[in-house]
Amino acid sequence: MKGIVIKSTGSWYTVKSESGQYIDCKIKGQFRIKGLRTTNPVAIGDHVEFDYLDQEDVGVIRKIEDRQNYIVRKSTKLSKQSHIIASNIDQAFLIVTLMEPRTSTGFMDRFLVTAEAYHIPCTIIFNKIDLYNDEAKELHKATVELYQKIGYKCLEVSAETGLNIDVVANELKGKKTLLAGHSGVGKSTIINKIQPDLDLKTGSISSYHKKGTHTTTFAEMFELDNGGFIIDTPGIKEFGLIDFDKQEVAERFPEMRAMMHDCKYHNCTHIHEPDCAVLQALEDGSISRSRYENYLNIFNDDNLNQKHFN
Ligand SMILES: Nc1nc2c(ncn2[C@@H]2O[C@H](COP(=O)(O)OP(=O)(O)OP(=O)(O)O)[C@@H](O)[C@H]2O)c(=O)[nH]1
Ligand SMILES: [Mg+2]
Ligand SMILES: [Zn+2]
Repeated sequence: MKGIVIKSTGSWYTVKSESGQYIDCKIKGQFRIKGLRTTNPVAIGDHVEFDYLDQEDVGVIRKIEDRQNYIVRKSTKLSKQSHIIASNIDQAFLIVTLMEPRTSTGFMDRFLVTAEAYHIPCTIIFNKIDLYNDEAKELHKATVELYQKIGYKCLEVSAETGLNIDVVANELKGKKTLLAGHSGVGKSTIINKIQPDLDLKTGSISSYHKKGTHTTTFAEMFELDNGGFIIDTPGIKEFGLIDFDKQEVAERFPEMRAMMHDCKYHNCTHIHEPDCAVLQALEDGSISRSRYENYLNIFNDDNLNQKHFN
């Protein structure tokens, strides 16, 4: 039997079979992505083959089909292991808020770079537009301009008032979409607005200020009435740039990628080299200061260049 993994709670996986049934499955044997050390062998979004056990509603996963892509996070701060958040994703929605809480461009760029690396198209959704004061409106305008110029689609949403929820729902049709973003930005609230019968747990405004409080505690995939699948994730702080090379980072900034071939040196790091097209663009303002600084931060990340392959 074939199916797709829609939920994982550690040792049990919920698989939706091709005939539309939901089966709780365990795994048998060892599953590994070539060399990548992960804490979860089977991930949400995996296409799997399974057999029924003697009871009709319990199964055993025996094979995972090759993953088209996957997105990982570090499993803990010190660990060299990674945790696969989801696989076989068609697109990602990065949910950000400029108020309550304010998402930093550092977080945004880290996620965008990760999505670029796995060739996952990413739309930026600005939620909680209803809360904006004048300062937030200004910041919003500048942020949208910046990311649109780079080529990212941006949407303005309020899950509170329902603004553009129909547009978001439309974008989800027939696709598998990962929702990412800090805790408290409204990921689960947006999903509920699109499909109220899912009735996902959402946080109170005060609870996410407490450190370590996540309303959503593990990722889960939901099927929408319009044929799409949506993956709700807990607010994730550290997306994995795990199998990443330093040289690769600039390529994952589309505006840098577009001009890198004009640098004098083919292995230019765009930090100190003479005749660097990126530094030139930074000077004349066509590459933004915040994007460049985030490039440096990622470039200097200790986890880069260390390939965690066996
Ligand atoms: N004012 C306003 N509040 C919102 C909006 N969207 C969500 N909220 C509130 O923000 C809080 C957090 O929303 P959640 O949907 O739980 O956030 P989350 O991103 O799922 O958080 P985690 O599950 O912890 O990752 C809740 O109190 C929501 O009611 C919005 O558009 N406007
Ligand atoms: Mg949530
Ligand atoms: Zn350069």
